[in-house]
Amino acid sequence: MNLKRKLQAMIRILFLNGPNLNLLGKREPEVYGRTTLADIEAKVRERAKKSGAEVDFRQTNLEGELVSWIQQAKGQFDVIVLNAAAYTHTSIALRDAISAVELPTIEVHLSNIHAREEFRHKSLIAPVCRGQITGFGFNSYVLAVEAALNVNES
Ligand code: CA2
Repeated sequence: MNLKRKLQAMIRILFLNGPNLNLLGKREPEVYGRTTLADIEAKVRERAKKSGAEVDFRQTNLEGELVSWIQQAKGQFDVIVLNAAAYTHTSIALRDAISAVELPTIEVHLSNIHAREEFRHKSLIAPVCRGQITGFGFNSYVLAVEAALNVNES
């Protein structure tokens, strides 16, 4: 670990995953590939470890649980990385929670939502997120660690 890293406080990143992402690698591999969410978590942890970042990685199928986790993140985490899955396109509740929590939030997607069906082109959360990483498969999550580490410079 270099001196700059030693002097920096350890950044705490909360990864939140929405509905059906628990099925990754187990169903529809032709759409979402064979990498499981546990594999993605391992890759995220590997990248975070190099920078001394702390990671919490969660998944739920419940919209309200995502809202609660976002609310509770204040004071516990420095950055949120959110793959809201289908709620990306429907949830005003999530948008309001992100807006209220006042923590930089990075929107992440495995697939390129802009290259898919038209109903996926609209993200209700994008305007209240710091930025969006979409279309790089599991690497979207690794790139999100990079973005989280530099969020105060962007
Ligand atoms: O590309 C992404 O990361 C998405 O957030 C994935 C969501 C989709 O609704 C968004 O438009 C884009 C879907 C996650 C469901 O994952 C599955 C995995 C395996 C089998 C079925 C669903």
